[in-house]
Amino acid sequence: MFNKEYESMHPSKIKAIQTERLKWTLKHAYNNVPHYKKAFDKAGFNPDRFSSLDDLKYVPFLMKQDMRDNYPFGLFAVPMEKVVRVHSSSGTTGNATVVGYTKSDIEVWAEVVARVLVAAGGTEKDIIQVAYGYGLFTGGLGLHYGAEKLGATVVPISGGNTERQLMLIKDFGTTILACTPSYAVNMADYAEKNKPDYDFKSTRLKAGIFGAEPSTENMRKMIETKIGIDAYDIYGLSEVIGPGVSCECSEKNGLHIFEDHFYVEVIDPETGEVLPEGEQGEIVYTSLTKEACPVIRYRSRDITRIYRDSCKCGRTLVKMEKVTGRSDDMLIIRGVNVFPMQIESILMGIEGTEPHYQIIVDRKGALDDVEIMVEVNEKVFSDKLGVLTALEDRIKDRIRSALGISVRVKLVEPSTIQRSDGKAKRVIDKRTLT
Ligand code: DLL
Repeated sequence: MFNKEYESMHPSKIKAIQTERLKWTLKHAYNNVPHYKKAFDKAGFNPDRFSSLDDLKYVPFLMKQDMRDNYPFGLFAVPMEKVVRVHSSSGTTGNATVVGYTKSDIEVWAEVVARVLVAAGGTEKDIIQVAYGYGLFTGGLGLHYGAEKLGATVVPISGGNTERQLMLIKDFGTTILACTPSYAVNMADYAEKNKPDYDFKSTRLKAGIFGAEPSTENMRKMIETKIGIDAYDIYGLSEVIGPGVSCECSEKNGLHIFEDHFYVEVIDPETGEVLPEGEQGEIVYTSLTKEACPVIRYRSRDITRIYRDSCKCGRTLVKMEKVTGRSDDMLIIRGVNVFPMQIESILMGIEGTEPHYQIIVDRKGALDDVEIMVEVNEKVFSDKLGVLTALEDRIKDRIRSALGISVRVKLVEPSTIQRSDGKAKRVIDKRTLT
């Protein structure tokens, strides 16, 4: 562990720390951010009277819209001269959300990312290739500072330029690769096509830190086999800090949340009611140590559940299940709720399909129409038509029996679907475009 004291602390001790830190955070936000003052006053919540974690349920939520309404710096709780960095998440509608960091916030961020790297087996001896985008996106610089904090060697290549990525993995002896899972698949495909110039099996690569987008267990297995590494999930969101809110350990069974810095609740997204540990719902975050941009009960839209187990890795931190969907990613197809990851899970479980797909939703007359475009490998594609039709039927049947919806399936040849260096675009919902 990078920080054994905190990562293996008894939950009751963590709770005490959280309570103290929350008291500070609530006052800090109330006294320095007009939005929080107004919202707390309106709800009749007095931060001076906050005494236990249970009281948090009286505090109003912070919505993405609140962040947009306060664009760009309206939620900052410190003067600009204390802010040493800003990041922003693009957002497809409305204003982007902007977050700021003090020197101490950057320190905390580096620390939690260093913990992630150690959880994935990283040490100062590792060479970590950061292929997340550098810039306003938090992925590149987030991983970068964490890797430096650990004392590892950073290769700050950013996203894209796949041939160069592969060349550096080979020439520099990169041992850990950090990028989105979909970009890892792109690299694996490129290497496969350019054998023997590039061959992951003959590199020193041992682990991948793959996050920033949802992906399924089947996708993980596919990546691990194609690249010959251990793939670990890293989760985070700009509003809360960036990458490093939680991560998997050697058990690859749930993500440990760094509870000494982030307090989590899971709520019913419809009613806003806090759910007991173990139940699935929307995860809500409260920062405990952030100075520049404290977030209080931020509604992430990410769907998961939190639970405690006695993890073999020795960490006592609460766990969250792999996030496989956001409430706003949920598609309602002819009244049935469908998450894109349910479709991915089915596709990746069928032999002959490749991990490149897109879900296109449209309206035909009064009915929703779904087409799933999936790449198949060269061999399958050039096989007799009968093979393709049989595979299409198999996919349709599996989706119908698992999700209760009928879809059209279009199998396409390799490299048809647009690739991304960062987060993959899995869904095109033409219904919302009109
Ligand atoms: O994606 C931060 C990040 C960078 C995380 C690099 C991990 C690695 P945003 O761009 O603000 O921040 O997007 C945050 O992405 O609310 C989730 O919906 C999704 N997300 C992030 N990590 C995961 C993950 C970064 N491991 C949003 N699994 C979040 C599933 C994830 N979804």
